[in-house]
Amino acid sequence: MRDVRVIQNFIAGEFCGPQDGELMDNINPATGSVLSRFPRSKAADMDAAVQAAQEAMAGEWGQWSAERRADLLDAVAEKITERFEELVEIESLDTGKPRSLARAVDIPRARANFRFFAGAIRHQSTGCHIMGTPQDGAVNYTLRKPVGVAGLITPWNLPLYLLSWKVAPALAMGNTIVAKPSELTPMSASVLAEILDEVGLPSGVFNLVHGIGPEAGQRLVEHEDVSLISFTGGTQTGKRVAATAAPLFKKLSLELGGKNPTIVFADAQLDVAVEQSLRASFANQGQICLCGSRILVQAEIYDEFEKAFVEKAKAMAVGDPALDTTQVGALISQGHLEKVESYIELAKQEGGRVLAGGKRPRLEGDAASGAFLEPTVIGGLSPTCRTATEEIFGPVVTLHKFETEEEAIEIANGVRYGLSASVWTSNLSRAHRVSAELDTGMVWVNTWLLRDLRVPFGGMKDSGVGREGGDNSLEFYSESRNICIRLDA
Ligand code: TXE
Repeated sequence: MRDVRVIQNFIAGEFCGPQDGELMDNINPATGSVLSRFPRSKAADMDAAVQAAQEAMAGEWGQWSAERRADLLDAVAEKITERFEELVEIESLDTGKPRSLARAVDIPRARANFRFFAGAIRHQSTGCHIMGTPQDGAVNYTLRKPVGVAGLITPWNLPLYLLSWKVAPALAMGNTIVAKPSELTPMSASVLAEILDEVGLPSGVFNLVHGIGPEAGQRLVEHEDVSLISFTGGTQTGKRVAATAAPLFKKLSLELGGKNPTIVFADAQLDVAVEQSLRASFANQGQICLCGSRILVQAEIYDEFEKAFVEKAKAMAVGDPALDTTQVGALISQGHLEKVESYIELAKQEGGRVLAGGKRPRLEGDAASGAFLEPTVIGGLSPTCRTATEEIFGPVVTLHKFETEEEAIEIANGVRYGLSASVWTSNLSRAHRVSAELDTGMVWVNTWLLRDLRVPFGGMKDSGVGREGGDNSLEFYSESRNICIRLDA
């Protein structure tokens, strides 16, 4: 076997192996070969990281001003710029996503998260409430304190992007961190640990522990000295995390799955709606919690939409993530590919017609053993069947016809998920009306995945609990305390 890189944990300012020495293989999903090896950490490693984070909380870090923390976050952003191409390559190798996507989205947005939260704490204001009169009254003001040790658990679809979405606000508010990245994509988190070390973060403020969910992840959630858990991942895992964390009264944010509707009305600008719903369907191989995996199209334009959409889906370039021309890369693993394929089989049993894709593409060279799937479009299904209501999390979308606005809303809301939706219409009143009726945390109108970092981000129903983003993150990663002072005292 050729030499592969060995990744380490980062605990108390030191890069180190797991205490029992056990390593696991990290597979490149686009080739099936071993990309690196990483620690299969156990409870003892996690306990050491939590202890380091607790000690750091009591050390000099606790004395850092918000301005100093903001400068540090800006320095992290600078380092991401310096190591930009290296991070692009690592993220693409680790996930199978097109390198062009990592270059356009993952790494720039990870950097933007550090810059944004640097600005956010420089400019944050907290509440102040005056009661009564200066002679007979009181002033209440809100003081935000760090929560303590933050446990951050992240998935494999947008590894650095989602980790930075948690690390930046957690540091901004003065917490210490133990991060547990996905065992499928450990690499960019290790680069982030190097960067945080280089910019002078005190030892123990950021700790990184690799390993699998039921071992390292579970220990982090159940550790009584971890005061906060921010988890992004699957809904079933989220349930477990909630069941473990709730009796310990931890602050908890859960960003879980989605089965997001794309609703196209007959008055939409058709070419733009087709183009953007294609992006919403297949970006990152459909492995973004915000992907629009159910496309509801009004009857008058259904045939025209289907024809254009299917043609474009068939024309997408699938293959080697390193090529600039590639639009659809590999799925995260062979196991995940098989799960996604099982839904295509289920769709056929449920009466669906595969209008595009449905198969593994024939690829040459290393990519021949990769976890690739053609962009798949399925028509003819009931909107209430399993394929149309369960999260598939791959390059598979279902098309459905609707007649009226009421019917579209009913179908859209008829799933257990409630993360996001996109609505395509040129009727402004309808845009407002429908957006208000949708049971989702986020609605995009005539756009998709247009992110403003100040807005609340999170889901309803089985898509999660809590909101992050902008002031919501500053609030979540801190304890808001009220101080009440009598004015005439
Ligand atoms: O995610 P898991 P999986 C959805 C998607 C996918 C499904 C399962 O539908 O098919 O979830 O994916 C850690 N205690 N999403 O199994 O298990 C784990 O190590 C603590 C949507 O890969 O949820 C990893 O770091 N942690 C999603 C993280 O949880 C545990 C993105 C997420 O892995 C744990 C990914 C435990 N008991 C998948 N068990 C999104 N919302 O974007 C696992 N983990």
